[in-house]
Amino acid sequence: MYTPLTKSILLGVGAIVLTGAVFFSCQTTATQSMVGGDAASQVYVAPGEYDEFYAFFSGGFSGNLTVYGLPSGRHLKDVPVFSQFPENGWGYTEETKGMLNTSYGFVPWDDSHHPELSMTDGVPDGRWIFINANNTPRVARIDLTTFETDEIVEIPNSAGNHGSPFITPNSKYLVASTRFSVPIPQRDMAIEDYKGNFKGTLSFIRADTPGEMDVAFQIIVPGYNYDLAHAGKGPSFGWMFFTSYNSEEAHTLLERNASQNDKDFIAAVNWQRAEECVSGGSASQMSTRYFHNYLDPATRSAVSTEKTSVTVLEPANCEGLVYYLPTPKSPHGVDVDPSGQYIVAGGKLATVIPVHSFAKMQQAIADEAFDTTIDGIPVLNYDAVIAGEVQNPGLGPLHTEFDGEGFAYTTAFISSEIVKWRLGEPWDVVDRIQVYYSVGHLMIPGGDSQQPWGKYLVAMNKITKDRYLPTGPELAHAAQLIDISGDKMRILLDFPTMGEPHYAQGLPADLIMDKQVKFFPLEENQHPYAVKSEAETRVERDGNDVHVYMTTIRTHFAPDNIEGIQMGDDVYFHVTNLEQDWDVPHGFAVTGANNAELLIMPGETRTLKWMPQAEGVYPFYCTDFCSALHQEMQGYIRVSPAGTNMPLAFGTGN
Ligand code: RUQ
Ligand code: CUA
Repeated sequence: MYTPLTKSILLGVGAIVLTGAVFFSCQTTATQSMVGGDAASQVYVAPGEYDEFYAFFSGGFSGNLTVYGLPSGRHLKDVPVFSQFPENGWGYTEETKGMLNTSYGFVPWDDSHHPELSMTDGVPDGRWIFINANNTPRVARIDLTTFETDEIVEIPNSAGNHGSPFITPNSKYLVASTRFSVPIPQRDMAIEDYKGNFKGTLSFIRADTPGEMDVAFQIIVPGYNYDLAHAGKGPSFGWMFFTSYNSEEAHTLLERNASQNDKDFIAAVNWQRAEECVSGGSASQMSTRYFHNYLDPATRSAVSTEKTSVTVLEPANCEGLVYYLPTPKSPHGVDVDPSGQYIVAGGKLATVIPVHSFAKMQQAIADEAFDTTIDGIPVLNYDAVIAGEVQNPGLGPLHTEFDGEGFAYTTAFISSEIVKWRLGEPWDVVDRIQVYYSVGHLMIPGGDSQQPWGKYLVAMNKITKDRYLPTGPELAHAAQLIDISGDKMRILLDFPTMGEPHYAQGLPADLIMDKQVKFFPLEENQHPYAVKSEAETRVERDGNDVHVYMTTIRTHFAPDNIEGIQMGDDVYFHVTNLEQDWDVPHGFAVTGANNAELLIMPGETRTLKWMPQAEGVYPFYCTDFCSALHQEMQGYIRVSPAGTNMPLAFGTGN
């Protein structure tokens, strides 16, 4: 077992040593008593039965989205997003490579933090889920009928797309704020000239029409670090709230230099006002470069488009667009309660949880209760906007979600606990529970929406320590499922997660499960290299490019013998899966391929590019165990010397 001392060193926060010792010394007994005898039955999903909720976890630095069932914690799927994924060829196939195009070239990796479900009238609707790419700024949309990424848009004028992709209650916009401020537009300049010269951007991305995701406008803001965001709802509909830290505008040793001010800011943005300013001509066009990648449903192939300008708004040119709410201290999360009245900040260095009132904010704007103005942004008076401060919230509050029953749940990173508190007077803590260890986000299905399904809470922890069997220097990340249906929170289950999940979203399974695409109708396949029957299969030469029009069906490929390939050829295997039934993908792999396999869904066409490296005869085979005769599902391709007079020949059968 680990000791409190290890824990404290790990956190690197000297002042926490004593507190840590107090919290952790009673951990073992606390765990034992907290997990009651009936916990197992609460998370037991009998063989053949389904979970009640889908949970979508970010895959963190895997760049993926991972899907689980709750309450069982069963891992159902990894959906590749900003990654190459050999399991199904994502980012390796000719059809999907283009999804990873950016203005920086082909970028097959990213750091994903925040999945965000689409909403209708403020409630998750199960159509799509979005996720951010932190490192090379992008946002992606994943279709929840196929569990496949089908659109990615790059965010120009951004660096570190952390505060993203939070959605408006009508799914009209996703937002993306830049964690790092940078020169905008980018240029060569001295880092020490940061202050006043580096800028942040708050981007609004149209999200409600597949194929047309695009940056609608960007707001240029002072050079702070913009961290997280959440949309207003109900009475605060039309507003978006962004946290920021580093109002000091430090460019070195931020751990000290960005922790000077007692308060930083939440930027409250009136996006309906932004729309007025854009249509009224107060915005300008800035030239830039960014990519939009869309998986065309007719061909199931990426269409990549480069864009060259973006609409930008300066707060000084659009009165009423942005207000700053002073917020203690270096806030991280910002969360809006289901009623839309309260804006909760997670001041990671603050001793309280500050809660702003939207109604008071409106009044303060009307009264012009401004302390000062920064770059055209009025700073509202703290006392004029604050609704309450939750005392004794645990150390290092980060993120808050809601149960829809008038309570909020906040994670405390340093003290490794979840704190339940009352939304409204007397703003008191009503329960707290230890989690293991160093919790970041938490997730209640629908817990950031207008209608939380407040039965379970998942704590997503940064540090695993002793929770599972060890796996070398890196341990599995830990999530804990907590029952929040009663007055007292109860831990039910520990389950490991992929990457570093940061955040997750969840919703009742019945909103999604009956809408699954079972196969792609063959007659609708418009892929230029598709063939609809074995009679159409063929091999064609075009200079050094050889195109194999291949089909696959249980349990053979057509053609399965190919000759006449020469050294120096690029061979494109275009494989169409003729199956028209659920759950019958076929795989395709060929010796020495330096990309990945293909995993071809029924009715679709996928292409593997293969560059033979030596003369010989090479097998190819199906990778997905598709039937009793799967192991017979194979073929050969013969590679002859360059300039050979071997004609192209191909066939199946005889
Ligand atoms: S943010 S906990 Cu992206 Cu908090 Cu990770
Ligand atoms: Cu097709 Cu195995």
